[in-house]
Amino acid sequence: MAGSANLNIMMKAARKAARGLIKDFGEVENLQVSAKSAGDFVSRADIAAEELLKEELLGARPSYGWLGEEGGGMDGKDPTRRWIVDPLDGTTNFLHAMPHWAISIALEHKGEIVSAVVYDPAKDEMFYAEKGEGAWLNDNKRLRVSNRHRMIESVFATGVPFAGNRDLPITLQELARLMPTCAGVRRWGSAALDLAYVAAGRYEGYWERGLNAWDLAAGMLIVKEAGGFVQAMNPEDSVLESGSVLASNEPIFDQFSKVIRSA
Ligand code: 2AM
Ligand code: CA
Repeated sequence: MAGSANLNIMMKAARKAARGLIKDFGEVENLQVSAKSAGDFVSRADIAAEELLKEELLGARPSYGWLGEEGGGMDGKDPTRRWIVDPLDGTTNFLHAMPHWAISIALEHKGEIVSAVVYDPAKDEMFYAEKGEGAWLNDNKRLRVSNRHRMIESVFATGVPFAGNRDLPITLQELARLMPTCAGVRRWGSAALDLAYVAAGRYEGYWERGLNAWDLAAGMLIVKEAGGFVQAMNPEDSVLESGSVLASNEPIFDQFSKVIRSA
């Protein structure tokens, strides 16, 4: 797809930030970083990536606002547009030298996500979408959610809450309900990629709570533009404000959301 000028800025910024992150990931992989100092090393890599993205994105569009995982929020001169950025989604994977993490960049206009990029540097997979223009992978592969409609053939993904998170009991209950009905559940640790994979038809659905806007903003548009459904856990809520998400292809959405919401 020949994307808009903004989409091109976003992809260029993602590739540039990826170069630094890939280098840092190599150091973690090759045990150049001791287990003791790895946490600090990765959080520095994360901050450096966000700074680079900020320079690129605000450099190209100085009037836009900003919401980032590391740097927090900042209003722009143009109150209707802002970048929503997670420089490194899947930090725990990165820290443990597992090649499954992503850079997530969304552009919000008047409260709606209009452009989205989720880039997985380790696999060189660039997922992107623009409102009304469809969702795409790399140069020209159009993304479509899967068409499986039987729960027993469907694979789902989730994020099981981390240390001390109060959502653990409900998530375990949901897993107990869902697992006997389906072909499998995956827990890969990057919300942005989980959404991109639903869009790509790799798994049928994904749900998680306790997330932030920057984990979800880009992936959410990519799923919608691939023909999928996205709702907050409570259908009345906004996904970005609630930090909760239920996403799937259309044929499985009713069954999937019923199982999860009845837990
Ligand atoms: P992160 O890697 O940017 O932190 C996986 O279940 C999702 O949860 C990821 O998108 C991950 O984003 C997020 N996550 C993991 N640990 C987290 C924490 N301590 N606080 C908030 N989000 C977290
Ligand atoms: Ca994240």
